[in-house]
Amino acid sequence: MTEPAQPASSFAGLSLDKPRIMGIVNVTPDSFSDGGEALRVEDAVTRGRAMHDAGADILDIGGESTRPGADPVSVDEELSRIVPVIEGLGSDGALISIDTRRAAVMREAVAAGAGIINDVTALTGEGAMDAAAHTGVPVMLMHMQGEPQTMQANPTYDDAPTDIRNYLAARIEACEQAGIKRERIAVDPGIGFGKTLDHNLQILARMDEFHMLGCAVVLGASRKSFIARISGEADAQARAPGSVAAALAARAQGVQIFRVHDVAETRQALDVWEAIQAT
Ligand code: PT1
Repeated sequence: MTEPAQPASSFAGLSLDKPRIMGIVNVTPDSFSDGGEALRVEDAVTRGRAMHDAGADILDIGGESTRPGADPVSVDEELSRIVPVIEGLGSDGALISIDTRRAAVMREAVAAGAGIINDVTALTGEGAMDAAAHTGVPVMLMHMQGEPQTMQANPTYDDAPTDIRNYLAARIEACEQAGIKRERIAVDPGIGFGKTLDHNLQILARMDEFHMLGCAVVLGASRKSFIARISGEADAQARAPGSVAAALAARAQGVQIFRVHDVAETRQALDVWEAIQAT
């Protein structure tokens, strides 16, 4: 593996000389009370606009939950959730990522205006690599061990940060073979995806090691259950402080992109952090 000495300096047209925030726009039943499809779409567009206004550089739209224990949805269901939200938010000029593992959803999302593909299965799904390569848009490759329904059962690594880095290196290689250049790839270790609390903490303590892959590095730690394990906070919506702490710890190691629910809080914390570093 060739090992660049410098962290990546741009991704998807965004310069990475400052930290970038990716706001999470879930279009899934569990993220909003059951008011039906149209209300769900309308609510997602409203939340996305608010995140854009609060300083999100990217809006990450997802129609299938991949959190631990979540059930898969059909492609048609996923499409009916995400396409109108992409159209609604794209017309505001926001840069949109589509959080999906399905080739058909990747194609339709990019046709509707998405500018990034974010895949928690790192383009290992049927036809996904080919679909992503053909769209021509940048991709985010995430590491997951196992499948959402069972991944927390007994996750095992020799050394989690090293194993995950090696996996991501192999996926970058596969992308390059398919014609997706390294500058169009971001990598994400996948906090909470087939990891124990110890694994998550080891990854967070060693985020700097992912820069040697020569790609932008993404962290998605926002409101995840590892924060509950540490703090005892059962209410996910009350985990912004722990989420911000994880983001700052990662920023200290040069992580460039933060996938978060609490955009304003994260932006404020990162701005203070950057101001101190610049002094
Ligand atoms: C992530 C991510 C994602 N996370 C990227 N995409 C989710 N690139 C969805 C918990 O432990 O980190 N990076 N798309 C959401 N997944 C989870 C996983 C949510 C674990 C919650 C937990 O609570």
